Amino acid sequence: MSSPKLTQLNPKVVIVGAGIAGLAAAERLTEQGINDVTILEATDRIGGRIHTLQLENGILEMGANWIHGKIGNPISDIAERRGFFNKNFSTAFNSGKAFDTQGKEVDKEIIKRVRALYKQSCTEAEGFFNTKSRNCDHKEQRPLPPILSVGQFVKQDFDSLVAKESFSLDERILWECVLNWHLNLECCISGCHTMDDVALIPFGQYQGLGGGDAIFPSGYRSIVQAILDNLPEGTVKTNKAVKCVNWKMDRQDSRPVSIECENGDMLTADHVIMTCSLGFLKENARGLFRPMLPDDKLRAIKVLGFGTVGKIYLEYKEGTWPGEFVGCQLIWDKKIDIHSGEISSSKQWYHKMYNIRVENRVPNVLMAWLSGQEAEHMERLSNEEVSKTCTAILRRFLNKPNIPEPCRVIKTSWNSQPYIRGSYSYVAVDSSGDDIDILAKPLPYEEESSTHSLKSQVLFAGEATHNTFYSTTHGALLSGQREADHIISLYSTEK
Ligand code: 6YU
Repeated sequence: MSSPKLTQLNPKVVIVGAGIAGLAAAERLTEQGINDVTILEATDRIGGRIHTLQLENGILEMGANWIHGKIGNPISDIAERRGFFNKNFSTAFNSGKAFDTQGKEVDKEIIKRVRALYKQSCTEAEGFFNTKSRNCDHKEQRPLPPILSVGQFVKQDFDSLVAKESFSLDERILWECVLNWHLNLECCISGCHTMDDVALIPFGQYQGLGGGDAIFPSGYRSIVQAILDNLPEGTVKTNKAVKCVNWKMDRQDSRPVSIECENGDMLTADHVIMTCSLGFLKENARGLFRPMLPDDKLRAIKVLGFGTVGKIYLEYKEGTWPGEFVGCQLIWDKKIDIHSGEISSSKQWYHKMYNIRVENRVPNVLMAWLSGQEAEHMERLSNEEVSKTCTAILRRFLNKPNIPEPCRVIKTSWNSQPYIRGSYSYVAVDSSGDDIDILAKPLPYEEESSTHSLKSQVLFAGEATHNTFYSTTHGALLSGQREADHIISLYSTEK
């Protein structure tokens, strides 16, 4: 039930962005009796980085794929309540046997040993965050290493282990290639170009949830639709790109925020919740706010990481892939040119693909992930070129020269999209979890906002503002609810 103060003041809230953070904020606000809520979405699509593509015979996820951890996950709760997912229907980030560029299966024992070493290094890397937050006098306090990035830390661990073994040069190279495979996969999980960009000490700040991952058999969009169904009709206005947010408009007769759209529309509000991606803010923050954002916020936007993760889907004629084929892991000899088979000195974009696997939800489709600058490069290539390259890779790694080209290629373009500019955030070298908190802080800051008319005019939600679940849909959803609750608390009768 809404408080009398809420009914009397009838605050007006504008939300920028109809991704899951914006939708969740609007749902919470309207549920709690704030009725004047409008979401402005720049594009003609609702869902942002949740984007399920409907094909004739199934669905493809262009953005978010998994519910990351079913236990304690608000996305999982909604999915379960609505009967959206089958708990046992989950898929891994990779599957299939590991092959090298000569089409030979890589020794399983080596794969196992490098995996164990890699996992141990990552666990140690995550442990530094707890070390930092533990009492300094604690006896178990481990000294923090002088290393800045997760990538450097893992490679150093690896080098010291390999130094103890009496490997031949070929063995050592193979071990390095398998380690590189893990790093390529980890880049897709972290959303970065290289693990050398990911800060070591805060690595353990990201909190994984238990219960395993799950997917939506009929697409992630079911969650978007479920929230949308709870909103009053007309709450979301599409094709309304916000150009400028004027805040601190200290006029007695008017609301303190005015929002200017690219098409010239002007709206006023008591509060605006910004849910634009960190990628969009990196490119536009300076011109997007009048007055400009405080320096610490601009710095947080600059130093936090926001990388690109891309997917390639390859659709084949029925019967191309035998039922038992689940995919293959690509253990690259870094320098091979897949088209000529010759050694090339330059790094090729496709070396970032670590796996090509069967996509379970559409028949006859294979899919591959890649990250960073290579994923951005892939976005700009023609489907034909991507098709030729992927075919050459499959032929070589599986040692089957007759594998046909796919009949269709569908690929993501998150970096090219002007209102997204990448995939998800990470805590980069030179930043820390504190920067996430700075990014999330409402404006004007507490110190300035002594009068009610100044309080919390511009609020920030979106995955990059959640300090433990950043990069995920549940982090985004919770951040939207957090900012909605903040606004609701301003109007609670106790205050
Ligand atoms: C998850 C997963 N998943 C794969 C890929 C991608 C992402 N994520 P939105 O951007 O959605 O909404 C903002 C809206 O604002 C948008 O519609 C804009 O158009 C609009 N806008 C912008 N500017 C505007 C303006 N000026 N005016 C008006 N409108 C404007 N998450 O849980 N499971 O499997 C994946 C994956 C390829 C691209 C993902 C996954 C990330 C989520 O998709 C993402 O966080 C949310 O959808 C964001 O919602 P939002 O509302 O905040 O923004 C240790 C450590 C490691 C840490 N990482 C571990 C886990 C990493 C995630 N895992 C893998 C990711 C995959 C595979």
